[in-house]
Amino acid sequence: MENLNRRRFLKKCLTASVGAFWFSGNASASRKNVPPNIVLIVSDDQGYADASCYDHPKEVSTPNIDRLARQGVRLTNAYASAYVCAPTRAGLLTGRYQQRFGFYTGGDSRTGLPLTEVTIADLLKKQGYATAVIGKWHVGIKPQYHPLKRGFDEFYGFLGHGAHDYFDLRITDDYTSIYRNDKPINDTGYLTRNLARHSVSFIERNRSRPFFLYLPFSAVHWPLQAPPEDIKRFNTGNKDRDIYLAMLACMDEAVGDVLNALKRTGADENTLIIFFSDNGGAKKNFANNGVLRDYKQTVYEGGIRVPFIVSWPAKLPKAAVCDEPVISLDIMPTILSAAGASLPADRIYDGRDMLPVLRGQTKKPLHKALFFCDGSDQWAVRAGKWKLLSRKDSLQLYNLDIDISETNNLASKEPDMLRQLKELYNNWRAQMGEQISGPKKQTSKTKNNRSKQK
Ligand SMILES: [Ca+2]
Repeated sequence: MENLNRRRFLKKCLTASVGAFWFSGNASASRKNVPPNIVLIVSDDQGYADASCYDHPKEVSTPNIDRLARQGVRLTNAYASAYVCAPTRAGLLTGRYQQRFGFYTGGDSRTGLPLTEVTIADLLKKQGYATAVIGKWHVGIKPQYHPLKRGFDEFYGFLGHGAHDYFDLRITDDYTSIYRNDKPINDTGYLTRNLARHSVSFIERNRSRPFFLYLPFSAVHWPLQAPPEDIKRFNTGNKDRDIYLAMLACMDEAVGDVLNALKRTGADENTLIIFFSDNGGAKKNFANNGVLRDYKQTVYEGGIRVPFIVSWPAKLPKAAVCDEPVISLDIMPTILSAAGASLPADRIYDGRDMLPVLRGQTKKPLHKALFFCDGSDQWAVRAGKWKLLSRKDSLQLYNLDIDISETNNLASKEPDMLRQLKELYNNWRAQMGEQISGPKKQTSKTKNNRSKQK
């Protein structure tokens, strides 16, 4: 695991490796100003230790995700903007704290991403990009919220909820049917492999123009299902963990299929690929978060710190590691910057362009602080090495530089820091919107309902 004891929080990308691998401008002149293709891959509920380019248990092997790390920058302090699926996706697609427009929980996906919001795909489409989402949508069911109404030219996948059977791909209802564009279809196969096949097809069909492929896998989200021949490859002594690992292996192979398609079509050098998990590993699915405390559905590090890799061979260092804290909200401004497009000026953007940080070119932190909130009494703020979190009205303060596992609560020893962070959080919270599905009281019944909606 990254040795936080030896790091300074504000330390930027490892400059030695940046220097050694920094692209020296030898791409062909003809490609120099060609907008990059964009591939945004989201895994679902993947553990922080369930990628072998991170510190991992011996049974984990993800050669294709590792390949991505070798050709790009691997981030060690990267966060999803929520500890469950749907809110992270709402923030991802808009570059704004999803709480600004009232999207706090998985249940808010039943309403959908407000139509007043502008998506990455809306903006890239205006730039002339071919756009596709292939996988799990989860930000609106009604026709006006469909991917084809939110900037995407193509859609293969399902609209919601958070989970989907991996083998039963027959038409059922609006939430679970597999769609091809705006029509439900009866399909067959293993869902993860279908997503790979459709992604490869999209890449091959668009080799002559810039494209944006958004590939949100449902893997490795529950239900635990994988082809029997893949499950047989694992023998950890825990049958459920073996299934999870088989699901992970299938997803990793799908990532490999995408990388191979890019290489085959000559697009590999000038494609910006971003890979991350939409929240921390899920306990229910036997994910492994390594030294991080707890799992999905909490604001401990195990719920929000995730594997996160950015690759752009033509423009970014290779085999580099970056310790700068970033959040999934940064993805949209980064993509827009790479594509040479501007963010709309009529609203506040919370995400920041990560490219200078990934190149090791900045001195200041990308963010003064990062915030997490599900609309209830569970929230967190990270500023520098400090993290303040609230759970069930208990305030806990941790120094992540020396306590990545959040074991030593310093709330009573550092009252000034606690007060400063709480004030920072309160100021941020006051700027956020009303929950779109209505405010919720934190009762045990509500909690149970919420967990069913993920
Ligand atoms: Ca998830």
